[in-house]
Amino acid sequence: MDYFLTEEQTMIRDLARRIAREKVVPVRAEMDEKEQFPWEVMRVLAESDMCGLYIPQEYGGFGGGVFELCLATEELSRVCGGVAVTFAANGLGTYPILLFGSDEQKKKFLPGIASGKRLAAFALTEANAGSDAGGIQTTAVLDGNEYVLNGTKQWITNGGEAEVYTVIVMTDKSKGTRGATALIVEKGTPGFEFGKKEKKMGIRCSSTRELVFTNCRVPKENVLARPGMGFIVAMKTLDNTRPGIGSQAVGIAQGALDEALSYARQREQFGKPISSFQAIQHMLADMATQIEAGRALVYATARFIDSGAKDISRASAMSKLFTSDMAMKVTTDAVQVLGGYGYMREYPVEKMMRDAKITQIYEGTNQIQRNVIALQLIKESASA
Ligand code: COS
Repeated sequence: MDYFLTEEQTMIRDLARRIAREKVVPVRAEMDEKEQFPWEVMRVLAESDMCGLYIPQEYGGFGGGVFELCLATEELSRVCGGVAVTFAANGLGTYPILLFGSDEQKKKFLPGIASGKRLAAFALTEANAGSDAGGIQTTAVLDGNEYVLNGTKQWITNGGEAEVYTVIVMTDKSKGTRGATALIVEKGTPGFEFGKKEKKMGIRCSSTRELVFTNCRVPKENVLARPGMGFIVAMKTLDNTRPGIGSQAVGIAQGALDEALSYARQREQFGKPISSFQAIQHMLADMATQIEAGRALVYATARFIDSGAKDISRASAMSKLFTSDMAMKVTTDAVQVLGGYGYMREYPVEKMMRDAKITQIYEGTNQIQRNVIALQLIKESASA
């Protein structure tokens, strides 16, 4: 399908596709096996000016938006979900600064991220605050010109490797979600340490780690928006980045279809390639149709967000919900097309199935996405 990409967008997609094929495919299985962070690939992406796609030119970026981020993420996901999430989580860590940073904060933090010299990360989740994002317990108490942070963030993508973290903390517990604050915390700040590194089912080359704050002092200039706005910073950030999860899901599913098609054409049973059997053909047709529907939804949502639209929560949640459920189904079917071979590590589809699972979970479970969509629908219908 032609999505009428501009010349620049076509170049971004093609460049990401080339990097994916030439630099990621040869190392993805080994990085997955060894749980090795993809620094080499990130360096190539940085040298190719891919880290600043969604950052305005005045801060050293390309000047694109969510759509450009999605295009590149999709191509990386097509070959490796772990590399793709490392790249996309850099965007998740950057969006709070893009959306809510002052000009001074943007000048300080964005050029380093745009050039790929520094990675970013976003820290909201805690052991007892996952779906219930308002239940965070990490505290920050103002002492003179500094906030003093205490608490532990859990499952932070790019944790340990990133230099710049947007951390959501409680500055006034009595106010509930209105007592949360977003703070930029830099790696190396005394009292900021990295804890447990998680061992995961999929996206194994990416880093998922605890952030531990013990009397960590952060200058109050690092508050994004203003104190008490942290929950809104988090929600609006996720509204902007959930289509990125959608593009991960579309890419992973497309990669699985690529593998299933190529296998089905070559594999012979009963004296014929299995692609000549209707049972296989119908599976491939369903996979391709679902992927195209998902891609169309992600692209439309990304363009809608980049147009400056205000009410983006519902479309954003839909783009993540539909595509991640689709990717789980498509990757499972790809394993089925490959049969016993699909279950073996020699072929990439088993990794794709493992990688797809997380897209139904992170940046809000699909049950939370359904809540967001339903509440919005009911609200709109009541005011119609
Ligand atoms: N944009 C702007 N404001 C928003 C918003 C959004 N997308 N979502 C919520 N808000 C506002 C609400 O309007 C409300 O404002 P008021 O205080 O003025 O009434 C406030 O934020 C609290 O909202 P709500 O009452 O809906 O909060 P809940 O505690 O019920 O939580 C959900 C809402 C479940 C949607 C939220 O906790 C969530 O998104 N959870 C998933 C978190 C997640 O994605 N985690 C993954 C880890 S991050 S990688």
